[in-house]
Parts: sequence; structure tokens; C-alpha cells
Amino acid sequence: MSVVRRASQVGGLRARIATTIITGALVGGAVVATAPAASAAFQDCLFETSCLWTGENYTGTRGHFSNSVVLSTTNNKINSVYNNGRSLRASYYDNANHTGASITLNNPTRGGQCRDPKLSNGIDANPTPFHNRISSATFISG
Ligand SMILES: [Ca+2]
Ligand SMILES: [Ca+2]
Repeated sequence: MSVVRRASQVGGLRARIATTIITGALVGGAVVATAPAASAAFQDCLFETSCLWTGENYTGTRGHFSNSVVLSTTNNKINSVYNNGRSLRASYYDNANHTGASITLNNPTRGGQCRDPKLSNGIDANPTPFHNRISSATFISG
């Protein structure tokens, strides 16, 4: 009887250890999952593309284009933008198919305004708020 009980206690101890390990793994996984958002930055935008984020300060869902784009799931949800297109300026339009009101960012080679971390405040890329309005975007020459 005592042998059986001892085996049972050992089994219980193993179960507790296993539970502890699993809990630790979940905590570790959560930390890893939140790390990218904490380190989000416009520098994450690939060279020769323009990036658009749903959140301010280059956070949230990020999309990019290397020629032009008509937004679908992020339509009217963009709150920060960056043009890393080097030699081309980029324009972002209120309407689909590149029409309507727009804002334009310069390119890194030319310098000047190449990004806007907060489209809602009417400074940086545009004199009036342009948050949650972008529906399409394209690179433009000149
Ligand atoms: Ca729009
Ligand atoms: Ca702004």
C-alpha cells in the first residue's frame, strides 16, 4: 500500500512540474508576441516601398506597396504613413482608384517630408486631418 501511495505522490509532483513548465512557456510566448508592436518603427518599411499603418506612430496593421495599391481590409483605417521609395514621391488618396483629396510625401533621396506618424493632427504631411481616409495610393514621378 505504501509503495502505491508513494508512486501516486510522485505522479502528482510530476504533474505539478509539467503544469509549471507549460505556464512558463505561455508567459514566454506572450512576451515574444508583444515585442514586435513595442518596437514598431517606420524603419521597418522595406526599401523602395511605401508603408501604411492602421495605428499612429507606425503601429497596428502594416501594409505596403511598391507601385500602387487600392486598399481593401484597411480601407479608411490608415493613421500613419511612410514613403521609403527613395526616388519617387508617393500620393495617398481619399477615394479608391487614386482620385479625390490627397496628400503627398517626398522621397528619402530628395529629403523633406517623407513620413507622417499621425494623420489626425493636420501637421507634417498635410494641413488638415487625413486619418481614416486613405483608400488608395501610388508612387508618382517628379
Ligand atoms: Ca476614403
Ligand atoms: Ca500629421
